[in-house]
Amino acid sequence: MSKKIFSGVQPSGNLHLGNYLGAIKNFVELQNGKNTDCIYCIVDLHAITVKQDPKELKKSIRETLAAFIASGLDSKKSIIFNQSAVSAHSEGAWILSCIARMGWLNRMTQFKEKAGKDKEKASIGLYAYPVLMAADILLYDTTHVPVGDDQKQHLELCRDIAQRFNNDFGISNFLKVPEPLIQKNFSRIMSLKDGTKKMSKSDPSDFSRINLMDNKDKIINKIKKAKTDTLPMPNENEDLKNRTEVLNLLVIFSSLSNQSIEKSINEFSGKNFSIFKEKLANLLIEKIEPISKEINKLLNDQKHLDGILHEGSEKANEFASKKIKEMKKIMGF
Ligand code: AQP
Repeated sequence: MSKKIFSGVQPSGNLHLGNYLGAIKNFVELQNGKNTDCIYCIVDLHAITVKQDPKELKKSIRETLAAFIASGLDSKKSIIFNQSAVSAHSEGAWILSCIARMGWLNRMTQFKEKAGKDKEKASIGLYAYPVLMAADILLYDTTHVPVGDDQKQHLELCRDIAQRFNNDFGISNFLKVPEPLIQKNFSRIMSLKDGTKKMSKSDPSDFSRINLMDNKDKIINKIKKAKTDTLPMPNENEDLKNRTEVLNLLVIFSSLSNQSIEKSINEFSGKNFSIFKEKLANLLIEKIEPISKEINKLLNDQKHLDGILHEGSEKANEFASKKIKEMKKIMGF
């Protein structure tokens, strides 16, 4: 059976190594797999759940697209578009928000984390975010959604919404209930300054992350300054207990070199941290610098980038608008 994949990335700032290793690298592998149709969406409607500067948002949309293409996504093989260009996403979100229950949304931990202490001041959009995500997925009859552990709960909610819609209107399997696609060897990449926090676009410190647009000097500098500890490099997994920053650097090294963490531990066991950091910086330069150069090249041709989005949104719209029409018919509109 062929798979239909949907996934999205928010254009909410600089894409970083976490986005690359946790999502985009996998998108490329899925795109190049057999019997798989992939839809990759720049989820700009999700980005506005927190305040965005309009000029910056426009720039981020193009940068996200450029990062996709520079990393190996191909608009001839995958549908690549931005969410706001296909109005069915907003329409679907409203319809599904009348299906989803407050009790379901109240359980979402990401809202609690993102809204922080001041929930009253969070936008309604931030609260309803998982419903928009459900619309994104369900509009395309998606069969599989690549998810990290942070999105598992939202995908469960999407499945509940699909089942409830089908039950309420007595049409089994109209909204396809998607399955999670758990990435092999998935690891959350953590901040370079604090191994307990994930690497994130919204971290105020640029030294907490490697951006896909960082040049060689920046990468070297950031790895030099990355937090470690006074103990020697580990000899075995056991030695990594309570050493989240060291573990994170080893995870990055292992993911980039497609090798197990055990192999990386063996490679550097008993060596000086400076030797490991130098190797890590070189590996990052080898993998990230070509992407960074390609992003910059692509950004010089905005017309080309806008053309890709336009073409992608037309293809997405063809599918999504048909689904929304059927949905409305079922509901009596
Ligand atoms: N640190 C990470 N490690 C592994 N995967 C990560 N992803 C994000 N950070 C890491 C994965 O990247 C995809 C796109 O994420 P997103 O941009 O839609 O939103 P996010 O997860 O909220 O990413 P950020 O960088 O943390 O953004 P802000 O700071 O704006 O909230 C997802 O598949 C995500 O799992």
